Amino acid sequence: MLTEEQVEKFKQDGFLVLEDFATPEEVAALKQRGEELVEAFDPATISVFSTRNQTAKTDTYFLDSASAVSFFFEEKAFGEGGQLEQPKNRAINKIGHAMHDLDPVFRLWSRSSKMAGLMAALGFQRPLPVQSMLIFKQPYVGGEVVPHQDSSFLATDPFSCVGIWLALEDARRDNGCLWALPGSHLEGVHRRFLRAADGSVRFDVDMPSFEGLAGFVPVEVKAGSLVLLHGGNVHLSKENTSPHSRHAYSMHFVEGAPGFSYPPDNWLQRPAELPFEPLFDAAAGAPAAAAGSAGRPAGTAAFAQPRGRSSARRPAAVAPQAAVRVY
Ligand SMILES: O=C(O)CCC(=O)C(=O)O
Repeated sequence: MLTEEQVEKFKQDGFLVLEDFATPEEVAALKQRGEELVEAFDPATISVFSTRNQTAKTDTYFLDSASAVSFFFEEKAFGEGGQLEQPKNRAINKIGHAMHDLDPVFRLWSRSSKMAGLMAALGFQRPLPVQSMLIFKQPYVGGEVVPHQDSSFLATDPFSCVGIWLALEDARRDNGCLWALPGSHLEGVHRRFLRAADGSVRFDVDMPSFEGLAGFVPVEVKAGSLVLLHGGNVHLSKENTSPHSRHAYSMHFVEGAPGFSYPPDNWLQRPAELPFEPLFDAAAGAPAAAAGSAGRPAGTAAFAQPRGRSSARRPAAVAPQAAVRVY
């Protein structure tokens, strides 16, 4: 599934492009399902999703989306008076965050032997898909995603998050491709997005500023390409300034094997009736696609992450800030 060179490159850069990971048929099936979901959606409950509006209230809609198929709108889709100014299918920013469990088409793809093989190749012993998002970068209205590390939002102790970003359409600079900072995962996780017992959320500290985005490289890919993102990699995407959409399906995995814990202060929590469901469990006998990874010590896995300046164990601290998820 991955060559030794690819694993080494991933360990070195903190991201890796796998061209043609999905077939045109697989891409078409996911896109079509996304369109069906939008078509069937009644925007009675509107939750604007923004990466900039740090004062927006995080509502229960957002928190509940951890175990639902929920819809989030672009800020730019609304006029001054708060009225929706774009047609529904142009105004949605993303659908999330449990598509991989609850939607039959996305579930099939997310739990395919291809995906299991990839997780095994990265060294996962018990990969838990904890989050999924169908991300729409709509023509002209598709907003930016500010620099972030996925482990800030989905921490384990020790950190183990890996992002799986599948291009459903060609992604170029003009329509808002990903930009990644090579080697940034080696600096540790800069901050965490914490959920308090009352359901409020905030960042513990500010993100370092990445003035001028020096060193970031555009990750321009064709539809069907998959971008692997180490949880400590700093990445972003810019606004879509083009007439072309840039849609993607993104998933986030963490290690669920003994020795890794998922803390209660992560924003994303599942109720008892919908627990995280591993793709496979090497200890219980890995599927054929995962053969080869079983028994590999977790510390040598490609997703292994330095403790860095932050840790999932570090006590929560300082300045209440954000109210919405920012990636
Ligand atoms: O698709 C995008 O524009 C950003 C996605 C992202 O940052 C992620 O999936 O972690």
